[in-house]
Amino acid sequence: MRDDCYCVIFDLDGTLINTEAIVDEAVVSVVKTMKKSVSEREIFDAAEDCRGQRPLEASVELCEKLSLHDVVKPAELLTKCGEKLQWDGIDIPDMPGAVRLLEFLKRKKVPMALATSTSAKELEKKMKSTRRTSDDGNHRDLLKYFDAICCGDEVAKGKPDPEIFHLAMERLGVKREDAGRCLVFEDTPHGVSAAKAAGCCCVAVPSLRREKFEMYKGADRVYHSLMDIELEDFGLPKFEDWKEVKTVEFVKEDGDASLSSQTRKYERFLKLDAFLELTGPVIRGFGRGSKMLGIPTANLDVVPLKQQIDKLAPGIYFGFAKISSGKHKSTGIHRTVMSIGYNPFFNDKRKSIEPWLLREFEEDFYDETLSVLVCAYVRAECNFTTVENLIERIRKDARVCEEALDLDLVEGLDSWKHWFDDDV
Ligand code: ADP
Ligand code: RBF
Ligand code: MG
Repeated sequence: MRDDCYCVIFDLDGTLINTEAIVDEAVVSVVKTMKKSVSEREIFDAAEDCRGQRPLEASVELCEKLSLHDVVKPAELLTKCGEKLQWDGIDIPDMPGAVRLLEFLKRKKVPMALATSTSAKELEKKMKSTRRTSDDGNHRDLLKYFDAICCGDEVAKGKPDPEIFHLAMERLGVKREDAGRCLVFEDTPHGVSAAKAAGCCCVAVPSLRREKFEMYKGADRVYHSLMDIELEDFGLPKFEDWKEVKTVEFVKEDGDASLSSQTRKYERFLKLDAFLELTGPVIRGFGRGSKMLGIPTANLDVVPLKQQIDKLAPGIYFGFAKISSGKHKSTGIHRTVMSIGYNPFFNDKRKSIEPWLLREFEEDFYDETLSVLVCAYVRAECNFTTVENLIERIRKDARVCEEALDLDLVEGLDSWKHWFDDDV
């Protein structure tokens, strides 16, 4: 049993804010013009591997990986990417669950530090000159949560060196021998290496693709998203916002090694702070739902909904759906469970949005407009050893939805009265 943690250190990019995709895109567009022989895929792949380090070190590694030395020097590549990357005016999204986690730890008076590879100047740009606003329209400042802030240009060596975590501990007033009682949140293998080299306890929420999860084996625990963190497993206060569904018994999945799952009795869900409306025509999916699982899912196209679904961690959700154009228009409001993600059991390469409306329809409703109101999170997507287990689990998600709504456990539906009243 590890010692209880009493303070927390966060990485920023890819852990609390979603800058990775923006950076990768800039890198790809710059490198593509320099060296025609490398494919976009190779550049993305290499850019991913370089994440978590300070900009120049990342640039050095990228040049090595893609053999760019004949066309550009690392410092020059960095400048070119910097020119492309104008943080000014970009709306950088939070990682799903980041604000909930920070708010909770702040309320529980847990000391927190930021340990970012970004320079102080760049940090200021990312934080201040972006139009980062919360859903209620107010400007949000992530830095207000931290008792100490450590930047990449304040240390001699960047991650994977432990120096920045030593500095963060020092600023939090934590002695070196207490390093194991600091919980670090990281999204990259480089960051995990740094945290472990500092002697800290480290949780990874990977920003790399699933094929690369092997690279996180140094972490004490790997979670799919910040929504899934079980703080009590690390001796920190336990989240109070999960609600149990006392008619649906909890059964541990194969391979679930968490401490908290040993004491859980019931399934549960987490009401979202902001419900999310996803609307679009029903498209053809992978053609497996009804045929293979007996569970039809009315897929929505992710491309036009990308910005909205990036606000959600991949996972299983429930809420409501209505069909607002076509033959099935005005068939009412239907309770709905859905998966948003990559369906690990099928190892899909593309993300999909798959709502299963919890009622029978005599006919298909492809091309009709479906509007889904996502209200609550149930769990991360998982893999299963058999298709029967997958089916059983999905049916259980449906019971969680039914019970939560039967017992009126989801608060805040009144403020969406317009959605329920319109068009049905
Ligand atoms: P696909 O792979 O094309 O999505 P599915 O086997 O998942 O195919 O079937 C989905 C289709 O079935 C939906 O697009 C919809 O037209 C129809 N359908 C019928 N009943 C339902 C239901 N209860 N929930 C969702 N879709 C349903
Ligand atoms: N697929 C997975 O691979 N893992 C899951 O944990 C999972 N959970 C699901 C939960 C719900 C409520 C629904 C509707 C689907 C889920 N699926 C999951 C997706 C399922 O694999 C998908 O709908 C079919 O593959 C059809 O494309
Ligand atoms: Mg489907």
